This record gives sequence, structure tokens and C-alpha cells, in this order.
Amino acid sequence: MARHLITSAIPYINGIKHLGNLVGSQLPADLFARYQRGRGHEVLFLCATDEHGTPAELAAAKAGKPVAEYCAEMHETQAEIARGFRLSFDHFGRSSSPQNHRLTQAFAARLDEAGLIEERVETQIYSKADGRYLPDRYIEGTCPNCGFESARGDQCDNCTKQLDPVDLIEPRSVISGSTDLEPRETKHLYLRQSKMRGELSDWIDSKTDWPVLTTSIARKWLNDGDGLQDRGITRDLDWGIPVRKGEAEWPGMEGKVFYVWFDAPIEYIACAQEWVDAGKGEDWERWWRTDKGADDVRYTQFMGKDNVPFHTLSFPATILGSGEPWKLVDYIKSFNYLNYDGGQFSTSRGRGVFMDQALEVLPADYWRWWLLSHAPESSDAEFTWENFQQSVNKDLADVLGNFVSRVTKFCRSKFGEEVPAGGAHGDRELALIADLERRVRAYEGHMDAIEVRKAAAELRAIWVAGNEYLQDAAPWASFKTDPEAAAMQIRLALNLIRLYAVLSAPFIPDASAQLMEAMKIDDDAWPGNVTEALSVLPVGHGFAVPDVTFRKITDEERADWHARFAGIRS
Ligand code: B3M
Ligand code: ZN
Repeated sequence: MARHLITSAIPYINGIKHLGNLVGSQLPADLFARYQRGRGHEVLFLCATDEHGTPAELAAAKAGKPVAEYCAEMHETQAEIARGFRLSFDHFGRSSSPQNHRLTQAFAARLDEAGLIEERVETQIYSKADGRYLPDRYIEGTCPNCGFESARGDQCDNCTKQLDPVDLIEPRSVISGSTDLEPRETKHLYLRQSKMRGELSDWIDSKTDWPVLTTSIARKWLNDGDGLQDRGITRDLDWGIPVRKGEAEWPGMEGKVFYVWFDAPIEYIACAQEWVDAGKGEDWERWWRTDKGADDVRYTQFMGKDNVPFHTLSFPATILGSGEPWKLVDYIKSFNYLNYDGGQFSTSRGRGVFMDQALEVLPADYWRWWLLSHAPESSDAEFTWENFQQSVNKDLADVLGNFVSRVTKFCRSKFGEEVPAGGAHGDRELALIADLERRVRAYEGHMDAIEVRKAAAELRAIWVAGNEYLQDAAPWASFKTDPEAAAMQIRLALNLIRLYAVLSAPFIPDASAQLMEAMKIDDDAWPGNVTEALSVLPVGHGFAVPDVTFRKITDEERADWHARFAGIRS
């Protein structure tokens, strides 16, 4: 049994995420966690809300609430929606937790001891109209790298370049729109990442099996020297983790907080502590400390491409720089963007379908299937309602749902609600089994490699194989001349339903549970070999005809939803 530590990029607290965010990190992470559990491995799957920094402050201000209260409420909202999508986190933590406060302050102290922190007096942008400094997202302007006009102070969303507010061309305050800005001096802590360039570069070079998307972004920053400029890790903000050297004061840094991107990845570790403190686990160190057993853990991170620089360079610089035996990530799965109907999903502009809205329209499995089978892996992908309708109606309703319905209803009408006997498998069955054996192994290969689209395509092919078999064997016809043969065919097909439930659970967990219930069995062991897996339901085993597993989306619904989501969410 292997041990898998799995984290999804932690979503910002500042509102409900859209489907593009979901498919870029939390959903594929859940797919992988469910798969590894299904294979019988030990899994710790963690996620949290990212609660600090300017996004949190700005959103709270907009909602007219104190930021702590806003974060507590929005954390609950996001947790509820995550449950709705069946995201099977072992813990959904909060980067504002006391555990993360302590750990972040401890990391800063260690980095300082290691000579990797520098105090710098620097120039920050001060807004006279707002009476405050404007770090990160409090300021917008034109990107000096690509010319994008709404680049934020910390990063350009268009070209992913990490920025400094002073770099922006024609900067303006996000709070008031004021351009009456002046540079003022203020003291900050810098993480001397540049000192670690060689070590990080060797580490990235050793990751020859990583997705090209991940390593190409990492190398780009390394080779430009750009991502490895020393990074400011503190801010002039009220909300955040107070700058302390471990438990001690940090002279000259009173009233300042750590930068959100410094404390957010540390939450991956703190979240494991929260998991233990919530009484859900016993020992977090065996997942995170290589001196306490974590060296045989395989750690996989999931994220959108815009988060890659922080996970390939900044966070590893924190971990390595501490000189302590923390677990480093083994594999980073990153994703391109999902677009929405000819444009971009946009949280700030409310464009696209958001997670709460999606669940109002259809249950989680419909979305999970479409999103995962169209995951933006090798390039950006696009959601359209036509494509969604087609995929749901074909793959889920016509192929899987129809198979289940035909088999169970036919059996009920001809043999009753028990697995019928019949004779031994014939050539057609043996050919199907041999085909499935190959396909199941291919499916495992894609899932192990986190090739999400390929895994979905193979799973669909496994469903199709059953359908083609049924069409070909035609038990409704053979029943008239050879009821023994029809019984054997149906016995096989009922067993296939259970096998489908097991194999499909990582993608469509609710449907899987429904099928297991209908087959009146809880043996969900992963198929070691298909022949054995197709005899788990013995002759005489009772089953029930399930309700419709997947319904079709009508043309009216499609048109209706298209119109409903064409505008901007208020
Ligand atoms: N919250 C960005 C995002 O939600 C950021 C990820 C942090 S991962 C440590 O895309
Ligand atoms: Zn740019």
C-alpha cells in the first residue's frame, strides 16, 4: 500500500469559484484522490481557503463586512459547495488558522537564521486619497511585460508575470480609482530566493517526468532569472499573519503582515495539523516530515498554470531554505485555462457559470463528467452548452445510463430481480472480457499518470464495449430461442454494472453509489482481473432497477441555460 499526499491549490476566499477554477485544481485532485483510495492506497487529500491579502480585504469591503466575519462565512459557503460537488477532502482548512499563523512565523524565523531574509527599506505606492499603501491587488495598471491594461500589482493575469506595484504603467488605486499616488519608503522583508537558484534549478532538472506545462513555466522563470528575484514577503496591511520571528517580536516590522503568497502554501502543511486538531487524524508529521516517515509518501499538487511559479520556485525556496526535513512535492499537475462560450471565465466580471449556479442546474456528476473529460490539459479548452448537452446525452445517458436501464429492466421482466444462472461464458463473452482486461489496464495507466482526458476516454470506451456487447448478444432475441444463453448474458451484464460502478466512481461518485445500491452490494474492490470481477454478483443475488441514472438535456433547457448565463452575474 502506497501513501499519497494530495493537495489542490487553495481557492481565494473572495467569492464563489467558477467552473474553470474547479477543473484547474480541486476537481482533478479529487479524481486522483478517489482513484488512489479506490486502488486501496492510503490518501491524505487537503484543501483550504486562501484567506489573506488584498483579495480578501477587497471582497469583505465590497460585502460591507469585517474581514474576519466575511472569511468565516465564505469559508462555510465554499465548504458547502465543495460538498455539493463531492470533493472528498480529508480536511478543508483555512489559511487564517492559528496553526498556519504559528507555522508561517516559524518558517520566517528559520529562513532568517539561515541568512535568507533581508530587511530592505523600499519604495511602495502610497495613495493620498485612500490614506494607505496600495500593495498587490489594491493597484492596477498596464503590464510592463505584455501591455495588458488590467494587470494587478502582484501579477499580470494575461502573461502570468509576477509584478511589483511600482512596475505598473499608469497605475491607479483599485479602492478609489485615484491616480494621485506617490512613492513612499517603508521597511519590508525579502526572501533571498536568488541565493537558491542553483539548488532549485537542479531540483527542477531532476523532474523529467513532470508535465511540460509545469516545467516549461518553471524553467522560463529560472532562465529569465525573473521568478528568482528576491521576493518581498511582507505587506503594509491590517489583515494577515503578523510578522514575527517565531514567537518573538520582529523589531521594525510591527503592524505588518506576511504576504499572502508566503503563507498560503504553508497552509498545505498547517492544514494537516488542522486535520489532526479537528480529531480526524492522528499524526500529521508522518505526511510532512521526512524524518518522521514522510519519505515514503508520494506528494502530488494540482493547480492552474498561473500558480505554477509559486509552487515550483517560491514555496520550494521556503521549504529548502528552512533546512528542515519537510516533504517536497513529487509531482505537479498543472492545467491550462477553461474558456466560456467564446470568451474567458471571469470572477471579477462575473462571466460564466459559477459553482453554486452549476449545482442549481444539474447534479454534480453531470458537471464532473463534462469538466474532467474536457480538462484543459494540453491546451486551453472551451465550455459551450452545445458540447455539454452532447456529452451528457451521449456518454452518460445513451451509453452508461441506457445500458443499466436495459439490462436491469429486461432481467426484471424475464427472470425477476435476481441474477439469473445460465451456462458458461461463450466466445463472445470471452472476447469482451479480454477487451475489457486491456482497457482496464490502460485506464489505470492513464489514471496513475494523471492523464485526465485519456482516462475519461478509456472509461467511456469501457462503457461502450458493454453496450456493443449487449447490442450484439441481444438477449431479448436470444431469450426466445435459448433462454439459458440469455440468462448467462444478463448475468454478465449485471456484473458489468457493478464493475462500471467501481471503475467510474472517481469521475461520477453519486451515480456509482446509486449503481452499487441497485446491485445491492458494497464490495467495491478494484478489479484485479476482469474475469473475477465479473463473477462478484453470484447467481440468485438480488438487485433492484435503479431510477434513471442520467437524464438527457433537452434543446429547450440548453437554450434556456445559454440565455440565463449569457450575461454577467451580479
Ligand atoms: N489562492 C490562487 C488561486 O486561487 C491562490 C492559490 C494558492 S495555492 C497555495 O488561483
Ligand atoms: Zn502581462
